[in-house]
Amino acid sequence: MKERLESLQQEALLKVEEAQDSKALQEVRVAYLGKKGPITEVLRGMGKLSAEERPLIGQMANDVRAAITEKLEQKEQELQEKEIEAQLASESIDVTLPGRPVQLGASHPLTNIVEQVEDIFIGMGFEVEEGPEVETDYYNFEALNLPKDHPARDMQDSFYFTNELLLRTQTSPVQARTMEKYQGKGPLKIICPGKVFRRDDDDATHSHQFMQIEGLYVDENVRMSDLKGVLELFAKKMFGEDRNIRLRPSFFPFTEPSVEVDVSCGICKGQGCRICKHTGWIEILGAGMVHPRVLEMSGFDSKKYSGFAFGMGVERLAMLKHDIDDIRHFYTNDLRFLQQFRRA
Ligand code: 2U9
Repeated sequence: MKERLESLQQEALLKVEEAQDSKALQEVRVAYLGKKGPITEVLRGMGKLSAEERPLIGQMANDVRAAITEKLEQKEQELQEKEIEAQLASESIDVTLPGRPVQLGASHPLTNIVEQVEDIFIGMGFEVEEGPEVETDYYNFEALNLPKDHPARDMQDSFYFTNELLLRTQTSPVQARTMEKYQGKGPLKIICPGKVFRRDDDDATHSHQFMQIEGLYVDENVRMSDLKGVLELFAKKMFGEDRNIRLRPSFFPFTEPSVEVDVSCGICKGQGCRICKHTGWIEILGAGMVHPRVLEMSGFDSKKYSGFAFGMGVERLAMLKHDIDDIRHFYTNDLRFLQQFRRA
């Protein structure tokens, strides 16, 4: 019995030593220390031993079990350390490898135009003002001298929430609000970019939502010639130094006199082509001298102060600048379209 236990111990310790991984180690544990293993078998057969032999063999079997258990634990720790080392080696990071290229987005073409226009007017001393997209009837229409029977006030043409609240149809209410804030004291020189909303059926040239940039300059002695000079400088900076502008008479309720402003065609240089419909000119904005009633309503003395105002559609500017034929391209988020306007 004694020899059997000694050889079992030797054999088990050797098997433990030879085990290559945790699975093999577990197999050795079950084979030697398990319920059906040889040590348990020896302990079960103790009843057949003499009274002198029993404690000796019992002690020895327990010693053998303890020796194998200790060796198993030692080997298990050793294998675990090796496994961690192997994992660390396989996961090591080579910091000298080149990085993966990051897909960069680009700002929207309309954002680019707004920023460009803002920069030009900031360069002429204008400040940028913003206001709410949900407006009151007063600021959107009343303060701008739009009479009660004006077609823009019709339910068919504007998005109303209530009789008094609607989505603004122009950015002009921002100018009216800013004039009120100045409490009748000029000078005031602002541009107001933002979204506006009109009940239009969408097609290649119309959208129920679009962007405008409007401008307002109020001071003593502001004249039509100031308006012309500012807009000429704007057109040259925006479209090219070789471009000219012309003013044609028009009508807006908030300006008197009112004009429509054309820029000379950049394709045919004024000779006439498909782009300018053979006129040599392309309409880019509307403008005029602020109506005295509009000045008075927002707290400015129209005998002391005068002003000019202008307004332009951002999509129209972008379409002219990039020769885009459908306004809907700006809103449908087709990356093939948008990626063409990536800035260097
Ligand atoms: C105040 C006083 C006057 C803003 C102006 C225009 C002329 C104009 C249109 C161009 C194309 C809008 O996007 S569009 O449909 N705008 O023609 N806007 S003068 O005049 C103002 C604004 C506010 C207090």
